[in-house]
Amino acid sequence: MTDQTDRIFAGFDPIRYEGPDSDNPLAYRFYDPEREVLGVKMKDQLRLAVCYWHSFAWAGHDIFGAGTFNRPWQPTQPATEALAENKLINAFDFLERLGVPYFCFHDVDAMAAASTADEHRRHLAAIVERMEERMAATGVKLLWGTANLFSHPRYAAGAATSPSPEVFAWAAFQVREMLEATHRLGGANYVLWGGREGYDTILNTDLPREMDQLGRFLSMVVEHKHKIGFGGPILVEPKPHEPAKHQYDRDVATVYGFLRRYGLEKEVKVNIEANHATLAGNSFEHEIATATAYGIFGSIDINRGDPQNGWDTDQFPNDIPGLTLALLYILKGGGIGQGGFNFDAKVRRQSVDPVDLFHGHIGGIDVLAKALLNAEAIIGDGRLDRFVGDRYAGWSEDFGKRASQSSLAELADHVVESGIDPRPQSGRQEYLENLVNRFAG
Ligand code: XUL
Ligand code: CO
Repeated sequence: MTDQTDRIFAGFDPIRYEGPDSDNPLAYRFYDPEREVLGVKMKDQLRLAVCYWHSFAWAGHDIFGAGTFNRPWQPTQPATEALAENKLINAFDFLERLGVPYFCFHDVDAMAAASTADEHRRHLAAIVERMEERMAATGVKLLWGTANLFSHPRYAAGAATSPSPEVFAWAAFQVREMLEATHRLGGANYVLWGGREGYDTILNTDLPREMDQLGRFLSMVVEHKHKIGFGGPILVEPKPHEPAKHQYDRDVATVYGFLRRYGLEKEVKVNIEANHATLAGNSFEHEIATATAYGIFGSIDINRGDPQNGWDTDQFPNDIPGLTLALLYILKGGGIGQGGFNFDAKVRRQSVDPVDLFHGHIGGIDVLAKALLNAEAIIGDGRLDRFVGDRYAGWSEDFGKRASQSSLAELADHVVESGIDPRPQSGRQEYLENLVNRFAG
């Protein structure tokens, strides 16, 4: 059992909204859960979630050094059931005090270590039962569950895309267990991130076969979701590389093409991560707008990269103007829906104290809340929308309507016969940037 001395967050008071003038670093200045934004409470516009893996399962190690955090549940040996329990108690202590409605986890983040499939099943079931109790006691809900198909050495050459059908089968086993656990816990979504679903060198890779395996695997997951009656969407999380050199789910547009090819575009949506978007050479808002345009917007993993580093640093977001655009295109696309903003973010390795986890999340939450308010103000102002509407107005006029119905030859003849001679129109980029900056601070 976990005794009180092992409860590292128990001494913290709940984090409350104190308003923009508050000087208290352990209070929200902008996140006011009950405040209405465009007619919806802020807590429902954002549906905030804490991730188990960075906040509770990661010990602060990096490729050059060991863990620095020294939490009571972090063993030097594989995690026992008692340590998994300690981690669970502490995680829910943190979630309760932070006041966020959701969390997310991978199977192996929460459960005791297992060396056989049977043990995996028993250890997962045991922690899920305890989790259910903590969820009922605290009111914290599950935004999504996922299976870790990338850390174990068996997945070094891929999970669904492994050259070995036995590894493919193991991936199916882990996903079945975790999809059913997510269903049991009332999870709103189920996520698949394909870190090893790609390759390191084409020299040893049968690329079309691997893509077919991944298509088949996703179809199996969708089929099982319907079989057990899980109502939430299946979400694929795009990322261009890291750990694989190439990943088949490199960005939103690539995932959409993949889903179309395997007939899954009505069944599967995307979980867009900010730092993955930038690693793919896209802006975060581009990925959001593309997903909305294709009708596959699902949820968000919120974090940021570092402009000087080419990898996934998973830092807490701190760029209010940048996130204002992201929130603007989410709101314009119809809002967060059944998704949420999951902090797939970690404190830095030197931030070893329990209080640092609060600072990271409080800052990220306030940045999101402020960005949401800014986006609301831009929508309320209306000038940006009007400008874009006016820019395309020609398509609603007579010629525009005819142009979109004509053949290539008809349009070509029209140009010759009418002598039309369109001139460049200003896109007013600088004006629009200045306009947005009035609201984006
Ligand atoms: C890895 C990543 C994962 C997924 C869940 O870059 O983002 O943590 O979010 O597997
Ligand atoms: Co992520």
